[in-house]
Amino acid sequence: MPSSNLKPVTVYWRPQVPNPSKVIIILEELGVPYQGVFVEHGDLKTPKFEVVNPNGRVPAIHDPNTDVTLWESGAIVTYLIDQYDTEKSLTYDTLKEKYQLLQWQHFQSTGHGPYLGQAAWFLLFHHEPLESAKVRYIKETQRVIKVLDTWLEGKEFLVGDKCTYADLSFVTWNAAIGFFMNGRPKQEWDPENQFPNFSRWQNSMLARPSVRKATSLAKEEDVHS
Ligand SMILES: N[C@@H](CCC(=O)N[C@@H](CS)C(=O)NCC(=O)O)C(=O)O
Repeated sequence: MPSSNLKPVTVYWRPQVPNPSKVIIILEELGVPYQGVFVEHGDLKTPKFEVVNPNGRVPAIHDPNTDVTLWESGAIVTYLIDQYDTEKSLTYDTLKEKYQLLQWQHFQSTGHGPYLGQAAWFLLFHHEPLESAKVRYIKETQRVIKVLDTWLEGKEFLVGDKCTYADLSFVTWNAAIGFFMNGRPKQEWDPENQFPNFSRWQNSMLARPSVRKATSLAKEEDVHS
């Protein structure tokens, strides 16, 4: 457990978007104090915010306890686990499990989130309806969810016998799928029937207080632990 003398970690964030929520879930789980700095969409790609994150996206953090500033949600989660999960409540330090966690975290950051992000883009935001792009990213979404579903057959968690940072890294992006697939035919997204292991696992993540809090925060709220 982190010391009660810690200063709050600053989290640059926007509400109801997957990557910042990923970081808030880990802060909540570990009991690390934090305070949110809401970044207006129009401020993301401006010098004011690019001094924090030159990539102009959220999340980013500044930890006044260590003077570390970081961006990229996966790197931030790794930092928080290394620095504050002293009891290894969300991780393992045994060789095999440690690197399996890293593998799933990298899969989430590079092979899961970006595909779902492109699906959301072409289904919801692109300026012209491009059915071939929609179909490609829906298929990729189904494919990566199938990878998870197959792996989770007979297992409660991705690695070992407890919920880890790797499991928690997926939950907010997975929660977005129903939103961007809304209106598509049921045969394209029917997770309870098509991906039962995935659905059970995702529902167990959604029930955790940390996840409920991180996904319900709104702009107006004073974001802190
Ligand atoms: N790979 C980055 C992605 C960050 C990202 O795309 N953040 C979104 C919110 S979930 C964002 O800031 N979007 C605003 C934009 O693209 O301008 C990470 O994992 O932190």
